[in-house]
Amino acid sequence: MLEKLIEEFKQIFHSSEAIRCFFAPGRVNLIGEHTDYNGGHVFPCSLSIGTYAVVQKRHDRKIRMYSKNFSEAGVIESSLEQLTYKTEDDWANYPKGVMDTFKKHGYDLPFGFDILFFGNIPNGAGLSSSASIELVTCVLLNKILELNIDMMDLVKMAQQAENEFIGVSCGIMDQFAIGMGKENQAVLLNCQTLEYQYSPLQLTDAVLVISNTNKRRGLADSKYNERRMECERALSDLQTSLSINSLGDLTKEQFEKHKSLIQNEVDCKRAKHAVYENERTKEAVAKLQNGDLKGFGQLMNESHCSLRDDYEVSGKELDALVEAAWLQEGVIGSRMTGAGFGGCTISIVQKAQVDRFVEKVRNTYYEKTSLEAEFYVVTVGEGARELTLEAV
Ligand code: NG1
Ligand code: MG
Repeated sequence: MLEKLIEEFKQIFHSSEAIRCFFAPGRVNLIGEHTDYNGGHVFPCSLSIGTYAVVQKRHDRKIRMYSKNFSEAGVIESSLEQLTYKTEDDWANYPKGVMDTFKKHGYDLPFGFDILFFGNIPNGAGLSSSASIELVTCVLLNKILELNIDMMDLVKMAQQAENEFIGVSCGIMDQFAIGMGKENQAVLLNCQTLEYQYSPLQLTDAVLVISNTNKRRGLADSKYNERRMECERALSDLQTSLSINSLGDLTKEQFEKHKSLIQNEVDCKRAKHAVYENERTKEAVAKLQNGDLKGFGQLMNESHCSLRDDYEVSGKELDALVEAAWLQEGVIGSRMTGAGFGGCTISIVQKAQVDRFVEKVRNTYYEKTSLEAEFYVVTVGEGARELTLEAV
């Protein structure tokens, strides 16, 4: 595949300089949803699908970028002097945002680049195609400019680009999982302290299946911000009597004892999810580490119910996919993943049952929603990196 991308690169850009290739994965969160911005834990892993970037230096200060996924847009041109957000530049705002953030951090970008991007993760489905483009850009700048920035700092710069340049106030989970991911491991991240711990995914007889509802996440942005506000209100009510920094500081027992401090009933339900989901995530990882995959799966199912009933970020399509999955033989666990309102679900399924699982869930989902679901059996790959051409 890399060879083909390099050929295409040469056809689009007059190639005169050494060509280098980079990759950043997509990510999926196994459990710990809507906990990152509540100072709780998440448990994501990086995928072996993601975003490729083929790059060469330029002799001027132009940035010329082409995405194979949005070929109708052609080559999008900007310059290092004018890295401004433009609606019409669409996907190209992500790499521009990263370059702008590097400049804000005082890193001099002495020349421009020609870049071809290609992503094999579905866009806008909750697998973080945007953070994947951000991180691939971070790594290519870091390597080509020989800056030697730590991956953890690149992760924070990518998040800053998303927050400030794109204007999405996301937590750190996506960029972290994509930058710091390791093959066949998921990572438990404390989003408050940024302490993390890798945990092997011992899925000998099982596989991870991502199912895309193909329902666009229309409400996701506005509802996402609404949920953040509801949790902040609940937190400040609790802080009138408790000295805590975030909902992630509370145990379930403490929450039950003090929840009457929360003035608004809806805020209370949202906070309950944040507290319970955080505890559930730590519990699930402990089970996984003890070889109890079944117990892990049950907690994935409980996570879905909590997102559906207390956090109210699921929806007819996500529920239909998850409920269909729960009914199948060989299903260890299934839940929505990402912000919700559409996008994807994640299931752990026994290897021997996967084909049947896909067929049955596809049919049941279609009967209920008249939508075609897509399925991806994914493997857990390394985080963002340069690809050596010898490996082609
Ligand atoms: P998705 O929907 O996968 O992009 C969003 C946030 C995460 C996290 C999850 C909910 C963005 C870019 N990412 O993920 O930080 O809060 O929702 O767990 O908004
Ligand atoms: Mg995104």
